[in-house]
Amino acid sequence: MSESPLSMHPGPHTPLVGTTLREHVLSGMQAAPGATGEFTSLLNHLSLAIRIINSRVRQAGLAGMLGYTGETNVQGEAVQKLDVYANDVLLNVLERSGHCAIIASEEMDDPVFAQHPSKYVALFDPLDGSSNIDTNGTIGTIFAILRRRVTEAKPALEEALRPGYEIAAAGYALYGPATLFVLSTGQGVHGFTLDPNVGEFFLSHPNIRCPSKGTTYSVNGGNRARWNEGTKKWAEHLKGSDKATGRPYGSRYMGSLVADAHRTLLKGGIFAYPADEKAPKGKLRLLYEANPMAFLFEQAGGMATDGVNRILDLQPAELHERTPLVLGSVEDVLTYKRFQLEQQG
Ligand code: FDP
Repeated sequence: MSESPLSMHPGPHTPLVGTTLREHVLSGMQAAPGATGEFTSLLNHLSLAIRIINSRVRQAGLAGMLGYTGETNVQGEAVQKLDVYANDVLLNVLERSGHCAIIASEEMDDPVFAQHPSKYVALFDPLDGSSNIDTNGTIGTIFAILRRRVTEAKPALEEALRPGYEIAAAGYALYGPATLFVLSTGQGVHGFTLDPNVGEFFLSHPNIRCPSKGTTYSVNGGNRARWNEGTKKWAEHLKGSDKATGRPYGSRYMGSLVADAHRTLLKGGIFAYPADEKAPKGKLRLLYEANPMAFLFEQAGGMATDGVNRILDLQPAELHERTPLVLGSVEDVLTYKRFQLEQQG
């Protein structure tokens, strides 16, 4: 590519134009042998869907988009208007892309199968943290992309039920004070911030690394009475005082996985949604929440388990399966595991 006159002669008034998400994805793909451009195109479609959802989230209070629809989803949870909107946008944009043979969402009972051969499986939680919508809290979209083994085969449900270590790309959008797109295609984790005036995501957080240890923990302490002994002792341990290990830890909990995970990814520490007596398999969904987050944390040098086992090794048995989720700095996730193993004896 020939250099533009501007980049050849940078002067004091030359605008600094950063790397766009599109350029970043394209440069990664150009290095991949046999790349056809379909993956790049799929990620660009995802970015479009996220910008459309973001635009509606920003106007929700004015556009009559707050509140519930009166329906419940496959998980038995009350559905919000923005949940439905975000799901429809993603479904529509991904179907139009022509790259997804299977599209599965936390908000849909069954996956959507394409009629034409295509290479990818898309899994998403269209609007995570939706209980924060009405109070203007940070919410997001989480996704994972898998490559199909045989593009020509008729798409089948089993192709979505694959362990997280097979993920080709995962990421999330964060609709907070700024809109962020955090992405990994297996070459580290990179964050992009939306310039709302230009309508583009620009690289703002290159090569995110999760610190090996943090000083905060993030858990819904209101569930304490229902936790197992290991989790109770772990939480008490973090509240105990010990200068050498940085205790007591500070507590941070938004109740929005994208927001809690994003803070943990950047600052370190630990996020946990353990199993409890009410939710013996945990609350969060393996395919739409735990797997994409686990992929990102591992790519950033962090760790993600179900308390003991690596999340990315879990073999899903069903689409809407739940799992306990513990993620963050390696040292902190291992401390949690030690308390679980101790209680198991
Ligand atoms: P929400 O119910 O608001 O959609 O997956 C759902 C989720 O939020 C996560 O984003 C969040 O981490 C968790 O549930 C919060 O659950 P609690 O309200 O039980 O703490």
